[in-house]
Amino acid sequence: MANISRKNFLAQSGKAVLAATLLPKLSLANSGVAITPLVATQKPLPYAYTALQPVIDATTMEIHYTKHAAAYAKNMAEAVAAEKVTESNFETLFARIQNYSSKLRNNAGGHYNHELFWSLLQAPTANNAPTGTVAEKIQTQFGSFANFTTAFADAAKSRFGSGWAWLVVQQGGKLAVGSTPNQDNPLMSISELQGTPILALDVWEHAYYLNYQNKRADYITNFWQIVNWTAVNNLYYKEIR
Ligand code: MN3
Repeated sequence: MANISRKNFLAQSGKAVLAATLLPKLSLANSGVAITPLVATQKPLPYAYTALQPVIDATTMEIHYTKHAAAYAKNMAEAVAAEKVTESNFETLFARIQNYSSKLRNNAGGHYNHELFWSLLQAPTANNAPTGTVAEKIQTQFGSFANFTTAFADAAKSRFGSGWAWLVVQQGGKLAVGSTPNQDNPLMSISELQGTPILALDVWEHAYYLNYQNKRADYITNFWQIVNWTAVNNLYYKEIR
C-alpha cells in the first residue's frame, strides 16, 4: 500500500511540475508557491503552554499567545476592514504592503509571523538537528549545522531592538539567513531580506524576557532544542514543489 501511495504521490507531483512549467505565471495560485489565506484569527496553539519548558516558560507562552499575538490578530482584522482589503492571501498582501497603512503592515505581519513561529516549535529534544532535504541544503550551503546556527544567531543577536530572525527559501531553492525589524517579514515588498520563511525566531523582548532578561544570546542558543525540523522541511517542500 505504501508503495502505491508513494507512486501516486510522485505521479501527481510530476503533473504539478509540468502544469507549472506550461502555465503562464498569472498568480501565486499556479506558481507552486505556498498560499496562506488572509485570515485574522488565531489557530489554537498546537501544544500546551508548558510544552516548550524549560526553553520557553509557560507564563511567557501564555502571555505571548493570549495577549501579544492576540492583539496583532485583532488589530489586523480592524485594519483589513477599515482599508477594505481584497487580497485573498498573505503572500499577495505582503507583496503589495507598501500600498497599505503601517497599522496593517505591523499587525498583519505580527499575526502571520506568530502563527508561523508557533507551528515551527515542539517540546525540547536532546541533540535536536535538521533532517531531510533541509539538512542536506544546510550542509551544502553553510558547510555544517554549526556554521548555520552561528549565521542565524548572528542575525538574531545583531537585530537592534525588536524583530525577527529568519531562514528563507529564495529562487532555485537556495537558503538564506537574515533578520527584519519590528513585525516585518521577508515576504514584504519593503523588506531588505527577500524569500519565503521556513524558520522564524521572535527576538522581541516579550518572547524571552521573563526567563532570560537581557540574555538574548542564551535564548537563541536554547532555541535549537525546540525547532520542529519536520515542519521546516514541510515548508521547504511546498516552496520547491
Ligand atoms: Mn512576539
